[in-house]
Amino acid sequence: MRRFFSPRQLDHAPLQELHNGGFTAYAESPARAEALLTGIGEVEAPADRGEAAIRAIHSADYLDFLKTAPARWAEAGRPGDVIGYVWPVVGRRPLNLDRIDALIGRYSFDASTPLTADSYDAAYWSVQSALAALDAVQGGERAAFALCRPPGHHAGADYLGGYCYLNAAAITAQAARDAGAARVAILDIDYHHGNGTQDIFWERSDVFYASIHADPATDYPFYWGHADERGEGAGAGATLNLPLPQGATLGAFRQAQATALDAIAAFGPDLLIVSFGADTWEGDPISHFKLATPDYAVLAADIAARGWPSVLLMEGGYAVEALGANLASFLSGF
Ligand code: SP5
Ligand code: ZN
Repeated sequence: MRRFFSPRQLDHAPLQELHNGGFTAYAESPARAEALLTGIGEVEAPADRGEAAIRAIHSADYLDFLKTAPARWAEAGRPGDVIGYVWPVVGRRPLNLDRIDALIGRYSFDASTPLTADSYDAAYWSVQSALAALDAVQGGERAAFALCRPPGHHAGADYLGGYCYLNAAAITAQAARDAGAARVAILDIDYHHGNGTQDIFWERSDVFYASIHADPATDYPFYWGHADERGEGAGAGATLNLPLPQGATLGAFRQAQATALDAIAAFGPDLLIVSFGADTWEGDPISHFKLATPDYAVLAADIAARGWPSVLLMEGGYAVEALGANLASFLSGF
């Protein structure tokens, strides 16, 4: 299977995140990418396909914010990375914002996703890796993998969060639509609900979003991913959320994935995009499922058995020492 990654994705290295009331080391570290690389051998660097596919998903004002906020933060005399501390209450209109402190609240939903001067570039190349994998599949490959880091599934059209800045899965789905795929399905098997991907396609019938994740009653991102969220308007029924309780093992996860795959089969996609997170692993430091390394091969084989052309994208996974083996297991199973 062809595998894509750009070394420029390593440049994003926030120092710390706000977690449970104090600053801790940033979990989504460049070391994650180095560890993932050890599991998959040689990778290809993606070509630069430009910003148009990104602009098809993310708003122009948000992209401008990502690029300019670090300098404005420094000009305002703020130390460290850009990080929010005040957010608009839902339903209020955050108008005429100029202060950088207000802007980061407007364009983010948490305080665990710092924005650095290198973040946009790294996220841009993470997206380029995904687009290269899509290109390989459109060129006839059965499947291709992109080592997307920083990850993407928490990022919405105009907001960052959850260690995510640009939503590679959503950008790839839209790029596939624009290249002629009539129906695209996204299967999200990261430990966390992919709220950004869900939001982006919430009212659309052409992109089906199915996610298996920790119950938002107990886990981040809390405000999305409940079982009764099914999409709205034209998108009613094109979102499927399958939350699982903490402690879930392969049996429950595999059963939920079969439910998701059956729903995707009924939708009838021309292309499948998989948001793969290894934070479902039993030793993950911030998560609470109990999947074992060989389980990823089983889950991947179940996906591959459906036969859809597939673009596999990396999302989370924070047990650095196990990331290489877990990704290798997943790709071997596929
Ligand atoms: C892509 C992805 O998996 N994002 C997950 C974001 C979860 N953020 C909320 C939990 C923060 C836990 N931070 C632990 C820091 C330890 N130093
Ligand atoms: Zn996750």
